[in-house]
Amino acid sequence: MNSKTVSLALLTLMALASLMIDVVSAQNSSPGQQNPDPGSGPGGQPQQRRDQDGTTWVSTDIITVMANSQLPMVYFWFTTDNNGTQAKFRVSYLALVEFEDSSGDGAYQTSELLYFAPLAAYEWTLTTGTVKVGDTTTEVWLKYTKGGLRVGGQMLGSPPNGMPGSGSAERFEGVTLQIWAHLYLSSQISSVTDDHGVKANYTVAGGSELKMDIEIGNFPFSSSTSSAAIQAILRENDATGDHNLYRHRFQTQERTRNVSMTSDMNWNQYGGNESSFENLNDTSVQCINFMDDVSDIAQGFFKWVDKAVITWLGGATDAVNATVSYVPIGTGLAVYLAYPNFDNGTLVHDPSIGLYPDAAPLSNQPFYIPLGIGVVAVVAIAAVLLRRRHVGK
Ligand SMILES: [Ca+2]
Repeated sequence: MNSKTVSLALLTLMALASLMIDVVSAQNSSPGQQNPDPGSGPGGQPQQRRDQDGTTWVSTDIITVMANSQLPMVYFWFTTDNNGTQAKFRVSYLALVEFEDSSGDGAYQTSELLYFAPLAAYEWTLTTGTVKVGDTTTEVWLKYTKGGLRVGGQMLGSPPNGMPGSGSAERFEGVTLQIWAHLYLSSQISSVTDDHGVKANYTVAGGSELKMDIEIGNFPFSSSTSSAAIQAILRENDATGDHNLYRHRFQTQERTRNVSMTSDMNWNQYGGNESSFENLNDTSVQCINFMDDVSDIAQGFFKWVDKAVITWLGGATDAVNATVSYVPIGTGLAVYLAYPNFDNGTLVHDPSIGLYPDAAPLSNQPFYIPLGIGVVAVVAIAAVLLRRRHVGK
């Protein structure tokens, strides 16, 4: 590319930029625009859309979440990283478990398993919604609802769940299970409360975190002492760019240790190696991070509040411990969210996924380098304008 071409390119870009300035100033000066910046969430207003095959998308300028319509499984990545080229994470809910906590740690270990059901054995409905205040979208949501046994048996090609045998799908057929995920415009301060008061406080970040209310009912407890768990499988290595295979890892944030793992490790070849997560003392929100292993920066997270609430038949409520164990099983990191017996009641628990907005991968932009600072400046102006346009909407 010679210098003439570069100048021409620059001029064209400048012209385009000035056009954009015109358009934006025209928008900003439109009469009656007095609203005091309603769209001031950190990622802009959340959006949602649905493809014809049912795949559902919720996003902001920071996070993009793609939800599978056949199974509670979501992929998430930075919106600036086109389709998760450099970093793409996944969380799936793959099994319901009943276990007898003979070790007494509150957490699930394979040796304590009584019954389980693969969630791919059931029908799933995925619905979506938008909450607006005036013209401002303050929340978009998606909701998975478990149905009856899937016609034709377990979904073909469904991911393995690391449990022994094929499970007891019929035994859990009557269980009600709903996973209702919310992406908010601005941060939400929330608490876990029961009939005795506030048991935990937490904040859901606006624009970058998808909070999931898990509600389980009609659980077929086989004894009055057994516990329930839901198995989540986390994957850190779903980036679409070839060069980024194995670039990421998990890291727990625990009281006396931070354990690093990857999805292709298998610490559970013989079963029973689930580690009980050591909760941090100074917070109710516990966390496993998705780390960029090269830069050692935490980019994404799976979090949960360490309290859940049981609503008993009749309406009384009790907060109980939500106790987590984890083990890499070769196809992902298995994370078990375990709850004490809630026979004849329903249980609600709030895990979440999300991204740290400042940890977006720097995109490779070789295209811009030979063109020099002028173009970078134009691109920067365009970025500022785009941002202002989002804010002004
Ligand atoms: Ca246990």
